[in-house]
Amino acid sequence: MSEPLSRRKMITAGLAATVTGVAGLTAAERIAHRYGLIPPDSGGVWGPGETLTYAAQRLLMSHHSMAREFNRSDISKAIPVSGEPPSAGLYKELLESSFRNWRIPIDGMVARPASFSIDELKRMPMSSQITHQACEEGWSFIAEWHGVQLSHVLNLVGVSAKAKYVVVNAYDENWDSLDLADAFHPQTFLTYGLNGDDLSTRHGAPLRLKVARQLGYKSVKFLSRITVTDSLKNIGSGKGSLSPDYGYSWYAGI
Ligand SMILES: Nc1nc2c(c(=O)[nH]1)N[C@H]1C(S)=C(S)[C@@H](COP(=O)(O)O)O[C@H]1N2
Ligand SMILES: [Mo]
Repeated sequence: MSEPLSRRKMITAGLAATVTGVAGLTAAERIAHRYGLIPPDSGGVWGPGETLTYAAQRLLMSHHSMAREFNRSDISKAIPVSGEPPSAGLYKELLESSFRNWRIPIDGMVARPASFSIDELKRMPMSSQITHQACEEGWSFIAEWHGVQLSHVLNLVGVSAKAKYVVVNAYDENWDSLDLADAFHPQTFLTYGLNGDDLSTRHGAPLRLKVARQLGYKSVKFLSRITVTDSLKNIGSGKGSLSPDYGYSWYAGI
């Protein structure tokens, strides 16, 4: 274990030395490139900045650093909602039949593509977390989320050694992706419950992603499909999620 640690120290030192000036960004970017730390939305004017944030987080924090977990007494009284449930006809049909016909396919670079119903997901080992979710618009809340670790499901289907990202699609136009460090992180859940109840429609029924270490927008609601891939270039505008199209970064670490 000493080799990767000392290498991380070295890269971190390199990054720290270059953070100070605009000229330094190029050097930081070069270091990030060399160690595969370039986020998919690094192309635009703000690209070098995004690269630095993502690379710095990845290097300064271990891949398994945990978001803070709270007590039940800390759970917020009011839980805000962002947006409306999908208007797509298909979603409405699924909702009307209480999601009995809903299944989530997991495909792409996996050994055993599969699809799961909510009951099948609920029979997998349940995990819960009481964590803080912050929206980029400034509001936040603490809630208890129940679900299955994404890593559990990924291990069931068998992720290819060449894979790099997990892409999630939703019944609205939203979509996003995680690198494998975040996809396999123990606090990254496929979530079907909130504060002891089934997930309500407005909070993402029947299944949403929960990514504890990133802003709320990474926790995609109304999941329709999960795809494992080695490249994000040909998906949407090629920047890893919908967010960069709206001026927000793909990596939303907090
Ligand atoms: N499919 C989908 N997922 C989504 C969104 C959305 O509009 N569609 N909004 C995101 C944003 S911006 C936030 S802050 C959180 C809010 O989660 P909540 O409505 O459960 O509070 O959901 C995220 N997940
Ligand atoms: Mo948000």
